[in-house]
Amino acid sequence: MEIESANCKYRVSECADIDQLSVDYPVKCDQEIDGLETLVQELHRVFSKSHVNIQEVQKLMSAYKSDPKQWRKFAKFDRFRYTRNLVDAGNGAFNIMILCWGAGHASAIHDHADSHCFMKLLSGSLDEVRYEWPNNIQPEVIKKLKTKSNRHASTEDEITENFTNLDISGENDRCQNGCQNQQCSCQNGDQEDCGYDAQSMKEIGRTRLEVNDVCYINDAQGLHRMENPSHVDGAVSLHLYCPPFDSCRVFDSRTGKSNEVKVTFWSMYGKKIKRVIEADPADSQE
Ligand code: CSS
Ligand code: FE2
Repeated sequence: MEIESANCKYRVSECADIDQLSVDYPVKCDQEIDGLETLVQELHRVFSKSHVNIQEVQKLMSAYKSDPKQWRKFAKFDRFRYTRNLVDAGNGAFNIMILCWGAGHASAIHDHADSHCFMKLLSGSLDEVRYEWPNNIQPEVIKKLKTKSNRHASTEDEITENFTNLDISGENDRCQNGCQNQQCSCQNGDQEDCGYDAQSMKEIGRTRLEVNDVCYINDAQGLHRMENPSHVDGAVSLHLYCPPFDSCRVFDSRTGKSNEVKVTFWSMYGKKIKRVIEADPADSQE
């Protein structure tokens, strides 16, 4: 199956041929979309079908030319970190959001929770830095790829050749004591005391995105971190995730250790969310 026909209505691990889910750059498009509202309408139209091609979505996002007048009401910045601002909930099939990156802001290294991630730059510039998965973590999509590889490859050598960066031997099961590292031999489960040989994460690519550039990533292609390279100007990006997700995994670049984190919105439909700070029951004085 070609990329043209990969269906991004499904999670990446449910796509029929995930090993071929790569996208050519730059995406060429012969269409022009005259506004953000029209882009959202067009996306609703394609996602109302049972099959949505990855390149169809990319082309639509490329066809829209950024005009700050159209997206300014969604672009709400915070002084301390990048913000996520919901533009449209896509009838449950996708989320469109605008992310605002203050000068020097960056994300953690993260995965995309088995969803497809499309991103278009609306203002400023952003660096996308890609990383390999640490080999102690096995997301759904990698498990699926390994199963397929085992089914098709006839020899151990062939399997290893296909996925050199993945631990396929099963010899390196992760530490049972809680530190999640496969190479750990600690006895006490105390993460601080775990004397395992933590490995820093491997960078596999770096791309500078400029206004109107569109890119795509899914968990089969690896992990990434976004950085605003400017220490003076902000940046604004438009993201489409399908299916939508509300948590993802973040990684420490020095050790490969990861944590599941909730992702939240700073604003929805142009209105800032009121944050309620929940008291920790452990702090209760009653
Ligand atoms: N995935 C990150 C942004 S970089 S694609 C997020 O949704 O917050
Ligand atoms: Fe991302």
